[in-house]
Amino acid sequence: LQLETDLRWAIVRQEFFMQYQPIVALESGRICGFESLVRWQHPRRGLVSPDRFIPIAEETGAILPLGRWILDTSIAQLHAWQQQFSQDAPLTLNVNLSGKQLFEADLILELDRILARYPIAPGTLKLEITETVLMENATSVETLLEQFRARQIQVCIDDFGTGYSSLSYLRRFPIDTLKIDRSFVASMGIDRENSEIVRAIVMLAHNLKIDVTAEGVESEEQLVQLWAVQCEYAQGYFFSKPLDADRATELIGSRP
Ligand code: G
Ligand code: G
Ligand code: MN
Ligand code: NA
Repeated sequence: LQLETDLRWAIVRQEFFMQYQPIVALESGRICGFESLVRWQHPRRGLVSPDRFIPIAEETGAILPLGRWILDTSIAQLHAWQQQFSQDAPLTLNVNLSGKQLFEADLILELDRILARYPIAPGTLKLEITETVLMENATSVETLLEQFRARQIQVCIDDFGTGYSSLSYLRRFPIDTLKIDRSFVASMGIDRENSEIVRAIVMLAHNLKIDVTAEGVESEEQLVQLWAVQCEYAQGYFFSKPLDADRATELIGSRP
């Protein structure tokens, strides 16, 4: 497959870049951080979606160098923002980890190396893992999550509600944040049952001292309901689409 071959070269050719989507703290209404999202500007195909190339990168092993590049670039950006905009509550950054990357032998070494080079405020790096990845590797994942916690790296469960059916892992593992999948958020306000699911997820999380980010927020109606159930954070087109680094930096600079 041509895409596979192209993927191997894409890092060297510097065809990847990161975008950053704002995450808003609902209590203050302020941008408190971003999720970093990888993009591939292919020389002939144009912009290729990560939905297409991440699975191929996982199969071929290209995810390992790509994942390192993503961590390095994202943490360097977080470091730069924290240097440029000093404040009481430093900005946070969420970085997606793929399953393969998680079990690469030297992920922790790699993180330590990057964090030594780009020091950041404690607790401001958040790694996103899907519940499927977590449950398929429950035994080895536990040690890894504890190593994250020892470094004050936070852990988020991405696409929460779409994967595994058992919730016991929420108590077993050190988890900081649930990101409610946008399929639940999308039908809030239209569909009463989905509103109830969101409310139940928030209550469950709060009982376990886990906070909640709603993904894919697109309307004020959704925001009102999320506010009412005391969801902590929200992310989605209602606030902003993912932005290039320069645009994200401008946005931080123009916050009240
Ligand atoms: O940004 P977008 O909605 O196009 O992302 C599509 C999918 O690709 C999402 O599931 C998202 O989690 C995944 N994705 C985006 N950026 C990254 C990344 O940097 N690393 C990994 N592993 N997945 C990513
Ligand atoms: O799986 P993950 O949550 O990492 O995917 C994030 C993806 O969701 C990003 O690629 C981003 O482009 C997309 N996204 C972000 N906000 C919205 C939104 O409000 N609506 C929809 N449909 N997609 C969104
Ligand atoms: Mn994510
Ligand atoms: Na998600």
